[in-house]
Amino acid sequence: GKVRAPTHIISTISDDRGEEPCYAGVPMSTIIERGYGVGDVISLLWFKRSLPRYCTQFIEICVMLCADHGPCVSGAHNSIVTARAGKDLVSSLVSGLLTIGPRFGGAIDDAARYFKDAYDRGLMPYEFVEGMKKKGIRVPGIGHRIKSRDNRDKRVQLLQKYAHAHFPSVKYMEYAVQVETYTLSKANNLVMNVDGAIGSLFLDLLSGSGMFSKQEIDEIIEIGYLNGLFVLARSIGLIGHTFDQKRLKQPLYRHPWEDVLYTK
Ligand code: Q5B
Repeated sequence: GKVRAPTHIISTISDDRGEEPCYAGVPMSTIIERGYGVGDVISLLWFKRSLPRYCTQFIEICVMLCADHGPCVSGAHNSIVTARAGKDLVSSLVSGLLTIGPRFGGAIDDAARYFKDAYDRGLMPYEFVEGMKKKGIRVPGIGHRIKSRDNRDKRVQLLQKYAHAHFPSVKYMEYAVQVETYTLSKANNLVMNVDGAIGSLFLDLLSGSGMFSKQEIDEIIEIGYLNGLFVLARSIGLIGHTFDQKRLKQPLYRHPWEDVLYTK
């Protein structure tokens, strides 16, 4: 019989060999005919399955709410400086994306990891927070530069409201709220941030939707899918900032001397 030469690549999410491309086995025409949105496409290409509407809508809300947060945040700042240095769209975009990490936007996976571990082990919120302090690790998903107890992050409130209305269970988010109550007793700006809200609520989506086995949830958290939501969403804003600078024909950026402390 025929002997198949070993392949160099294995792919399981999409196939363009037929009459039309398929995402996780779903043809493009079906995606369009059924009125699927970007949340459905993310479900197919990232999670390899169609998720219920309330889940895909949640994904879309995450993307919309994280698309931009003004010109002053790390990512936008980098993209603006790069665009003003005359670089192209892709260079400006990636220079902004490269700032996404444990302090800025890229704390979603760690928030999910730590909240899940603490909740599943039955740790009291204060035990969890104090344990993190002893290890010298900041609680991912907690703290913000400009948001505080009296100036809450509207995005967090919108995500929580949606989940309360549509998710079968919000146990991880409620745990994160208890953690926030404890951290707020220490400092005013130690609020749950957008990364913490998405991280904890995605745990609720994964565990409450009945669409994922325990093993699959552990793998998603271990691999770290969730920062992808911020990366994808913020790309929209970073591209916008790049176009904005080019439209405004902004000159090369040079930081003012007055704003640097020159010291020996
Ligand atoms: N302290 C976010 O810090 C920030 C603590 C903490 C325990 C914590 C910080 C942090 C965890 C990572 C995280 C996502 C760096 C943030 C985002 C997207 C964004 C951005 C935007 C957008 C802010 C002062 C004192 C120190 C610290 C203690 C701070 N955080 N302790 N657990 N989590 N969070 N990142 O204000 O005793 O004085 O040494 O790392 O979740 O990125 O809009 O800007 O959409 O673009 O710079 O929303 O919280 O405060 O570093 O001066 O710390 O608080 O140990 O204590 P700050 P610091 P001490 S959302």
